[in-house]
Amino acid sequence: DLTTSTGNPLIQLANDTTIHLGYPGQEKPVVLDRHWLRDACECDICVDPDSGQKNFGTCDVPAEIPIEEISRTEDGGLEIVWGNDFLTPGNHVSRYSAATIQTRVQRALQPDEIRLPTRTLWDKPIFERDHLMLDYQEWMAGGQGFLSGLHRLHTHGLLFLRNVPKSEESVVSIANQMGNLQETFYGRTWDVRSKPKAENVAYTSSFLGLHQDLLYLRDTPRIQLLHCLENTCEGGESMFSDGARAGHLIKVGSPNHFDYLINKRLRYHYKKHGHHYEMKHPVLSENPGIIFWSPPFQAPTQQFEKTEGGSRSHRKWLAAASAFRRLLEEDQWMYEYKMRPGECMIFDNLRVLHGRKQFNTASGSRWLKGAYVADDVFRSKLAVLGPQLMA
Ligand code: AKG
Repeated sequence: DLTTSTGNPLIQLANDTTIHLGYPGQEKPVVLDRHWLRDACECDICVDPDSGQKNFGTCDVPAEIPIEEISRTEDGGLEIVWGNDFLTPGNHVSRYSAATIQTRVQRALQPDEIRLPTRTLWDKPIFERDHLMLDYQEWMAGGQGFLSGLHRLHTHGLLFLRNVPKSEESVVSIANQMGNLQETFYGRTWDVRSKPKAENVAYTSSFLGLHQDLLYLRDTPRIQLLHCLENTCEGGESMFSDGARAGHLIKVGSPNHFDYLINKRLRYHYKKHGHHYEMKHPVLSENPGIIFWSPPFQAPTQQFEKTEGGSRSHRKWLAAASAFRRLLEEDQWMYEYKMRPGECMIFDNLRVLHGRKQFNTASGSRWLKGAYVADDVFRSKLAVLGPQLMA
């Protein structure tokens, strides 16, 4: 009988390979594999305390391991004395906290969950209310100012810095505050300036509709930074729209559209100047904070089925995509801001779409300096500072 009236589990050595833990109120015991448990030991002998790296491989642990003793700890965890250990001569003692048993064992192989503040899905009035313009020095000092910037980048996916020094290296310093920057084939940093025979439509003076950068890469950059060095031209206003909010409205308001947008994948590519990059993405994903929408970089031919049914499904997708586009582009959703020299925009490229209005090159100069930060780097920073962001 594995039920108990206390909060602690009852232990049963079921056979040579597993142990069973019974919890009050739970019909079935939790079954733990002995090999898994020995492998999961996190004592200082098994996991190097300085680097946090394991001192052995999973396959080094013998399939059969004798247990000399097993007992409950006061907090509901387990202590096991292994006999004839493979790593330490003689016995080896492993302790597993109740939290380890519950989180790592019951939901084995799930990455650690990071608790973060709730996102704010914004439209134009909400962003106008919440617009955050942080001082460069506050961001660079790394204290409360940086935390509030990171918080805003997580909750809204967009913030601005001002008083950024007029140097081509400033954008590097701003990016490095979140971790190392992500170099791409556009370079370590890149210049958004109108030029002839531009390798990217961003490097012209034309209108550039709402889009996300580099969807044709497997590791699409997560954070994009654009430092404004010059902006005296007429026009060139920046435009932003919250893709997570548009996706959410589709999901709750038009489930049919949602199905089409999550199931059909579009091809994005960059095949010029000695490069060949290509990736497919649906418009919406299971992750409500991530969307994919970049019409200027979409590959021209879509592989639709050449049947009546294929045409019908294309029409349904088209209706869904057009509804999504309206939810991005209509005036009530889109935030517009004309960057001033010394300001830097920082945004979540997987969530917030950006674009700019046409500008008149005869009327002045316009120069933005850009850099990216990878998804892994940003998520690592959020994970480390998560508890402070929740405070
Ligand atoms: C980009 O570099 O991805 C842009 O969209 C440029 C935006 C701008 O010129 O304001």
